[in-house]
Amino acid sequence: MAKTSTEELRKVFSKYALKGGDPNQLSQYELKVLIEKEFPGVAKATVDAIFKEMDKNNDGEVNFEEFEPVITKLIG
Ligand SMILES: [Ca+2]
Ligand SMILES: [Ca+2]
Repeated sequence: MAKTSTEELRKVFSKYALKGGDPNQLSQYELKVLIEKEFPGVAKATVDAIFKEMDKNNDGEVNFEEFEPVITKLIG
């Protein structure tokens, strides 16, 4: 996939983060759906491993600041 801008990533993040729980954060399930639907090529690494890498503050959810650098690296 081509480089994705921060704006586009934010739209994708929000679309899935809104589905349940905290609307500003991705749960592990929301991240799994996001990756499967939007970035199917990324799923080579398990979503569990990606989630752990993203969740820097270990609160069990992924906010946009945690999401962006890791997804950018994965799709870049
Ligand atoms: Ca959520
Ligand atoms: Ca977190």
